[in-house]
Amino acid sequence: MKRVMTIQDISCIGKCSLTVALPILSAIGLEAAIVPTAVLSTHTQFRDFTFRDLTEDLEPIRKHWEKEKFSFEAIYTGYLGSRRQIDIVRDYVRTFGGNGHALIVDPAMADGGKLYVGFDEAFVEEMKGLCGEADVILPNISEAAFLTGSEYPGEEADEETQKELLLKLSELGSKYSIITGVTLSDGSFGFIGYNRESKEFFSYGNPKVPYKSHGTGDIFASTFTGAYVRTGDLFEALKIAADYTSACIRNSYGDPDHVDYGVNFELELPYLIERIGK
Ligand code: PXL
Repeated sequence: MKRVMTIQDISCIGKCSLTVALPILSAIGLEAAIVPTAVLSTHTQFRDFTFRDLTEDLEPIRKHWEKEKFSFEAIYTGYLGSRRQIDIVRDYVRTFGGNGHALIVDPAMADGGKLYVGFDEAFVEEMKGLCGEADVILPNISEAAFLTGSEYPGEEADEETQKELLLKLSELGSKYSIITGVTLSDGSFGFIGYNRESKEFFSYGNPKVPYKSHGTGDIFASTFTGAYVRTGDLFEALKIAADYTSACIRNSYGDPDHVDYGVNFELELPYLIERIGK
């Protein structure tokens, strides 16, 4: 079985980061090796959340895995709690990356034009460095604006603006830059991307529903990572991620009992398993 490493926090309640990455990668049929960077009582959209920083554990975990000679088909990073953690993640990439092993970076740090609680410009600068080492980066439109020093164009930014952001993002150095959660010119909801080598843009969307929640970027990134490792086909993996994320959003939208801090990704896992196949 192929093994994937994912580095991000555990938000005990929140349907985001490791609590979605782990079940999604497992459902896709991959061994999920997790590096928990912090334990929070909830994600940071709640008030008064607790935060146990696990930075001191990261170096010993890396050294042990190195000694055991573990290898990983891909490294996927999500929410990271500090500049120092980004630095340590780069050590993981130096130890376990390269040789065709993909580095996928979701620079989870902003939404709605605002940085999440606890992040500042210095953190954004450090994240730019990590993005530069990646094969694929998966920012949302807010993160794309922060990473490129652009004004936040709003969630409904038009295609021309999305493409300008992609060109600037690609200057950070990653092979593929993908902006997730965008409204496309035909009114659909999905992603738009740019291949720095072929200089081609590409996009894909699903019918839009008037519903927005937290954690959908993490669902997209986890599904993309797993599907990319399983299929080896970047565009197909992005489509699977967009379709599954859209199914999760629609499931919550149609459920009068949905929680407001995350989407019903659990109820659509059978669809994902069916779609990926054995
Ligand atoms: O879904 C992104 C995310 C991950 N981890 C933590 C968060 C958030 C978004 O708010 O707070 C701790």
